[in-house]
Amino acid sequence: MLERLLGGPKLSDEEKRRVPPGQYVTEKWPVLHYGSVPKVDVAKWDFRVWGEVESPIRFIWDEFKLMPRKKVHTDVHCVTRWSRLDMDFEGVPIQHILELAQLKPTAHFVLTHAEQGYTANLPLEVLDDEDVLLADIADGQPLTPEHGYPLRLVVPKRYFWKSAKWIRGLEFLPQDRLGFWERYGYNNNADPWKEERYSDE
Ligand SMILES: Nc1nc2c(c(=O)[nH]1)N[C@H]1C(S)=C(S)[C@@H](COP(=O)(O)O)O[C@H]1N2
Ligand SMILES: [Mo]
Repeated sequence: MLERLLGGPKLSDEEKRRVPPGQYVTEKWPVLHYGSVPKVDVAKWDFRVWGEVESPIRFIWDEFKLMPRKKVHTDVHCVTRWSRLDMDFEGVPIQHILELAQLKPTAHFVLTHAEQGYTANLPLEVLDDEDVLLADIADGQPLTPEHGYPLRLVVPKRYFWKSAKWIRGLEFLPQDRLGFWERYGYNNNADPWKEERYSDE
């Protein structure tokens, strides 16, 4: 809040153009979620992909670590109005997972499932993008527990609530099913450049 009153860090013109309307830039990485930080033991962890797919998948942590990897440099925008510029995420590109699962033609939406029942929904065309990752590293370090250890989704083109932390699975659906914040009135599309914050906007 203080950063917001003081105007935050000095930005170049190029950086200013990267800040969507109604957002302010913070240099810290705020922690934001509903509920408590889950304690996840990777020895007992698994990840599942099911629903409208030809090949349902289950993989464990060691298998995840053998998958092809990618780095994505991006800005992050939270609906509560903070933005953090120039983050580096690393993990497995979602498009690798989509290839493995072989989606059926009836797969049009995805519901991301996370620990403690948190969910976030997206249309397939938003998920199926080159910059979408199952990320286990942020700014060169493994995710800390509060930022989603061991694994989070990163969807750079949407407000950050779509980037579920502590993820455990993806469910592909023929029709849309609202996620946790979406049921509480957040905008289903959530494009920061259109300021799609709440469902009545
Ligand atoms: N599992 C889970 N993931 C979540 C949330 C949550 O409540 N639970 N909150 C979302 C919201 S609103 C934001 S802004 C980002 C915050 O991520 P950060 O704490 O790493 O900054 O996580 C998103 N992912
Ligand atoms: Mo958020």
